[in-house]
Amino acid sequence: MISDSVQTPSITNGHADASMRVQVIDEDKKFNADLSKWIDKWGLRSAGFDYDVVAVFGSQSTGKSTLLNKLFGTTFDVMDETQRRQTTKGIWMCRADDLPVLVMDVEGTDGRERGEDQDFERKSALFSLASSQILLVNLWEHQIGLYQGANMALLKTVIEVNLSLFGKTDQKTLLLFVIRDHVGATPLTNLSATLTADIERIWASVSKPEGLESRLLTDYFDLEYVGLAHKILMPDKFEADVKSLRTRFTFGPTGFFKERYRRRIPADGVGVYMDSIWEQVSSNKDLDLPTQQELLAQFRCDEISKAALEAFTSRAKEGRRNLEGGKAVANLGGMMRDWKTEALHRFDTEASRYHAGVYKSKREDLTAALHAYLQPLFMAQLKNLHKSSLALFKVQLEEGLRKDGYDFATVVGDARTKSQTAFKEGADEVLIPDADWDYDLELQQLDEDLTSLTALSKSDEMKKMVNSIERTFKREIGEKVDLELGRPGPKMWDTVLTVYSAALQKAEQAYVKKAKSFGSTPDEDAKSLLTLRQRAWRALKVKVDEHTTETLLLSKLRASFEEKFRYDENGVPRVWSKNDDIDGLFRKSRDETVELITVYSRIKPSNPDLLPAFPPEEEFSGIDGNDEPFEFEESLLILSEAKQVDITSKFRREADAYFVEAKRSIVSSIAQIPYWVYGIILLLGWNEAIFVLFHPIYLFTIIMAGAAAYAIFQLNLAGPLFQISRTVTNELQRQAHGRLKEYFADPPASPSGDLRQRRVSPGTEMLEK
Ligand SMILES: Nc1nc2c(ncn2[C@@H]2O[C@H](COP(=O)(O)OP(=O)(O)OP(=O)(O)O)[C@@H](O)[C@H]2O)c(=O)[nH]1
Ligand SMILES: [Mg+2]
Repeated sequence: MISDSVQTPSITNGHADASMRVQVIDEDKKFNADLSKWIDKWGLRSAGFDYDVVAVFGSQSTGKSTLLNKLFGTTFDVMDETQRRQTTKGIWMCRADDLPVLVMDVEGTDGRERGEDQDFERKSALFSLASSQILLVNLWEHQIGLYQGANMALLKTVIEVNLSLFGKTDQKTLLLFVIRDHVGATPLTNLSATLTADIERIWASVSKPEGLESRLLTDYFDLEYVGLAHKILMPDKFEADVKSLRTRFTFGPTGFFKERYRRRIPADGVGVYMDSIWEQVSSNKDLDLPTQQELLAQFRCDEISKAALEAFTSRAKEGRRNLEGGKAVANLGGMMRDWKTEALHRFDTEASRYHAGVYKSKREDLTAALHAYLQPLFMAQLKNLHKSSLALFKVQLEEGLRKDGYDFATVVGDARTKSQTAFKEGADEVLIPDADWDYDLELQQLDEDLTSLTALSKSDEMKKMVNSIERTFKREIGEKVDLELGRPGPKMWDTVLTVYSAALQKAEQAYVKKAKSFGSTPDEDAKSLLTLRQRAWRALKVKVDEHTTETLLLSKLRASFEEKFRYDENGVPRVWSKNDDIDGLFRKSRDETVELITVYSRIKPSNPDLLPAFPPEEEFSGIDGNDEPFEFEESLLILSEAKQVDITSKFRREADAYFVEAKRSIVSSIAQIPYWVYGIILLLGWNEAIFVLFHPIYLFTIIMAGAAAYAIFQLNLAGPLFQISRTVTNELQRQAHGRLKEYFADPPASPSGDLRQRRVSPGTEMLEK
């Protein structure tokens, strides 16, 4: 779309493309879709409202392009003198070289080559007026006053078009009449008066819409007149006039550019705006500027919002990724607020220049979109906070419970407060003021989790406490019960159970004292106490079972029996005499001992109240649950009937052995030689004794034998000597036996063979037997 003609872009405003021109609407009335890009290239995209638009109108070949180039440093094509044909076709645009001004060079009116398309003039007027605040009307001096001239038709079009566009508004436009080839014979004042009168006449002639009949031309237009000398005949004067005119194109009270002329289309929306204006104009639709501005606002606000949202999401993605790690991201709220602020700021900067209503609603849409994007981040952060707060609670709880003499309720309370505070602080940090988010549900969820963790920990700690109390209980009963079970008697179980009750009572008191700090419920206490009682009972039962293993029980019975049978009332071992009633004492001792088997066979105190009471199993279960069934009644039985019979018979056998032994000891004492026998021996052997005592060799032999016996006794050699003598005797016997066997098996040849036969036959019979 750029003209083929040679260009020499000036870079005075810092943009390489700044002075390049562009055909906005071509000969075929097509709009250039790249206009927005050109606004960008001309460096005006972010100019907001601080830019102006100037368009030139006038007959063909009246030096319009020449004038614009001179005034604004633009690069529009100028007619080649030698060709003399229409140059500017359609509408061109270029940026002024050192001003934020868009200059529009419009195809000349009454174009001979466009005879077939007369309405282009009207359309280009509509287009130019809708977007430009200063309209340069280019006239030859000699045409002024010619009412029927082409200029009059042009002016009528401009006035009509302006009424249709801005009739009901206060929008003003500057009409700058540039009188070309002003010779100077007619002063400018006269010329301007003539022109003013002409325009007023046109104004009076145009039909005005209803309600606008009384409005004046000056309500819509400011009129300015300037004369330029003949370019060919008075080139210097022409240059000077242009230069002087150039100085008036400034913004402010003395310049042509004024706020009231501006169309208030943000520079970044000019491309879209002109496109839609041309679209309406070229399709002959009514051009309603407020609607156009609203449409433009919607389009542009959407675009701006989209760009802002894209920039926002690319930044926020990082935070999203970090959250996926499962850890709460530090300062996420701060970052989220920054992203949001930045996005809204970006949006506001450009969009706030557009239609206020549209801008406001689009801003709300954008805010909602930002919140919608951030909300999952908020939720993810809450989830991570939940996790970290639970972890903090556990750590705090563990630390607290590790300390000696902790108070459970205090430890839990502190840990809970810390965990909740950490969660709330984290959650507050990530809140966005107007996002209408809250974390009540999540906090409640955390509370519930903390409660169940507390319950778990409490049950653990209570179990530990019960275990520790149980250990103390076992130590407490250990020795005493051992002692009592070692000395059986009819009151044995009473004593054992009294020891048990006392220790249990102590244990229960210890529990109650400690349980206070757990804030346990009566139900929990009842469970724990029951467990404690069950465990205590089990511990007692284990002790009892240890004492009633078969071997131990038999040895106890033996000991008890021995004590009764073998020792007298004073604990001195009995030496049985013939006169003792061994049978009676044996029976008594044995029966009493057998009685003990019955005592050991069942935990049965003489006072039944001493037995602890347990609720029926199905009604109540302790903290151990039901996995370890507890049968109290069954636990009372220690030895079954069969076992009792077995042990009784074993014991009886042992007792019988003692009885036999006792009987034997009487026989051996009866087998002693009576003392009078010694008297007879002494009497009968007196002479031999005297002989031996007074015979030196016998006496010496006796003394020597006595000394040897004494030495053997002193050196404990009696045993070994007996052993040796027994071995020697055995050996001698064996050898003698062997010899005899040999002798009888193979007798030496003897003449008295028959005799041998006769003598030996009984012995042989014996051997054979
Ligand atoms: N007499 C006279 N001729 C001028 C003046 N300025 C420019 N010209 C000449 O007029 C001819 C047309 O100049 P352009 O600037 O192309 O005129 P234009 O109005 O843009 O022409 P179109 O674009 O074809 O409508 C050129 O040959 C110029 O040299 C002027 O002030 N007086
Ligand atoms: Mg031109």
